[in-house]
Amino acid sequence: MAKEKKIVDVNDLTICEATAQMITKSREDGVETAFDRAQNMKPCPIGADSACCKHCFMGPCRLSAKDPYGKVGVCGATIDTIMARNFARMVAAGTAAHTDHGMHMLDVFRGVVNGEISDYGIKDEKKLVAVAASIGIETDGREIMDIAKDLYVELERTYTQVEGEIPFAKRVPVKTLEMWRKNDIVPRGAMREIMDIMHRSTMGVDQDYGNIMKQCSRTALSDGWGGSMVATELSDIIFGTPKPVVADVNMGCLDEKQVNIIIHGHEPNLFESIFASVSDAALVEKAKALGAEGINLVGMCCSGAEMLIRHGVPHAGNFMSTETVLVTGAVDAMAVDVQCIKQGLAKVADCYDTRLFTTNPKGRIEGVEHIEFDDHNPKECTDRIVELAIERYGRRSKPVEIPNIVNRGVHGFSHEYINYMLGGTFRAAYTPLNDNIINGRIRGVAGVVGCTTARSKQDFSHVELVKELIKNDVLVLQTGCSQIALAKAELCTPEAARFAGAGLAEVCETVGMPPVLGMGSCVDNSRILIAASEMVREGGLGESIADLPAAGCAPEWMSEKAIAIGQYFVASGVYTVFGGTFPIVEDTKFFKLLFGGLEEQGLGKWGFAPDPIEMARLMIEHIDKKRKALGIDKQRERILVGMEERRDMSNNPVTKGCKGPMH
Ligand code: NFS
Ligand code: SF4
Repeated sequence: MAKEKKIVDVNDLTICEATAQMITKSREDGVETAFDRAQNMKPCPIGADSACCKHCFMGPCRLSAKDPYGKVGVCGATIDTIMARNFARMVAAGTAAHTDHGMHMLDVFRGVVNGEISDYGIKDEKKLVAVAASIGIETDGREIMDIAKDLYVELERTYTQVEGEIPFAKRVPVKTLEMWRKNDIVPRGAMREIMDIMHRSTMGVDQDYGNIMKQCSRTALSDGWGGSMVATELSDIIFGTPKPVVADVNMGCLDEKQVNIIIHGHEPNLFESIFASVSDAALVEKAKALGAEGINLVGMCCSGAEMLIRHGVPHAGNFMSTETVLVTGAVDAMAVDVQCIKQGLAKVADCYDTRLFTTNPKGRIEGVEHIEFDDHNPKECTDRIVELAIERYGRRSKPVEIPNIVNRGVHGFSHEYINYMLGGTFRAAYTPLNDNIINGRIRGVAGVVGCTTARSKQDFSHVELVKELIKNDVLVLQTGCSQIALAKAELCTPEAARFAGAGLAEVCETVGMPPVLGMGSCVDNSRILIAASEMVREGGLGESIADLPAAGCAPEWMSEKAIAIGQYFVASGVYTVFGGTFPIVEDTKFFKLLFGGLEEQGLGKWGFAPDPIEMARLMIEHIDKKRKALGIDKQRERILVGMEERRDMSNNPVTKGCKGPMH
């Protein structure tokens, strides 16, 4: 007899009303999504603790979290070795994903520089010059293309260099870099580091968890300061550096009267090309001939976040909404490239007659039509996708149901723009940000990033955590699926300053900025690293990134990429808190290293809390500890007293039964 499937109340699965509406519809339609599959797939408890090893077939070996030192693997591997090797492989996979994406941008850049790619060019020459200068390339009086050629050669070293330090190590604050050198964790080239970590984590190589951890840092740094940073910087140079733009998010961005196309994935070139295709007059005419009012292009996940911050292209939702958006029946085509693309999309697309296309040679899905994307002739692929979407519009037969929810916000806070916004055109600098931190109006800075997951209520922890942080005067920087969660909760608006503490609210109101600054995709976490370096360089907040009153968090993480990001933040000196679950056995030596030992070595450290308010508490406590070490806690204390008093007043909108701006 088939086991009865567990059905959970939609309100326990997500706080995104549009997604909830579509989960309900999917159930009525008899269509299964990840939300329901998760209820019927119990995570393996041993794997969840990272207490098993299948690195050779004398195993798989399973150790016990209850008695971690009671047993070793067949080869003798201890719990610490096993957990460290598993962790290393997650770092390797996450780093590989980001750096391969960066490498693809490098391929595009090479094509542009050599004149082999003509559909894209160099859109931001100023940024090209700035990036080149930042790594020591002579720029004075030189032709743009000459600088670009040198930049290409330098950046290629990020991947292929076998010895020495990656080029962007030159951007790292001196004290932080010194500490990396002392710990021997400055990355050489990403390919070398990933190869090294894969080698040492095979059976019978590195069996010292501390030594494995060092290579985890080195590899992850080759992502944050390497592959991811190259991806961000080159995408800005080729497609434009973001500046604040008003844009809409949520499923209401779909339009029943138009041909709807969703791009979901991670590399911006596919999206940029289809952006051109949808304004092609002939294609628009074709759509109109079939009765459509136009062609509506919408993003999802990270390439969506990039198009949102760069061009204000509307965004339909984050990772946990990619299947449910198809349940609207309104999506005529969805084209995907790489990363975070659920295989389950194929079946859901089938059920609603949405045309689903893979486009990247390394990202195919069994049974799904593949239209290969080639940067040398990108429009061939994207025009075809648009044509097929129009065709599907013409034969729409099933009823369409689009949740009527759109949330408007301001996005696109590149580190260059933060500089300009706070400093003004003539004195662009991080001085005002640092000053406001020193005088205590801003308590500190938090990066809140990362995924949504079928294992926790979608968006809930992101929104609760960020509300708690801004209420306590912590300025929040955001990327990835987290940014979309907060955009849907309407906290990416200048008006959201009313939810901030008095100090942060004052700064936001003076500058006209939101308390939550959307910076883009997950590779754009490198923007946060650069912003942190600028803050150190500006002065007054210590000498290394580890001195800053700052913290990071991925409250609903699920991807190996998140582990790589967490590790490069930790290795850069940032206290980084993860929510949901953490693949580790508590009170082991490896646990103590991650959650404390690394900090003693001068790096940051990991933190974990299942509850968003607890995450906020840990982060704020850390920020206050750093303020104290910098001797700027006194200024802050005075303001805090005022704040407490203010909060006692029952008419305070922040504390008075505020359920947040979700509607
Ligand atoms: Ni980042 Fe982007 Fe989202 Fe998580 Fe996936 S889309 S790269 S991994 S789920 S934030
Ligand atoms: Fe077991 Fe050791 Fe093989 Fe891992 S490497 S599966 S612990 S024998």
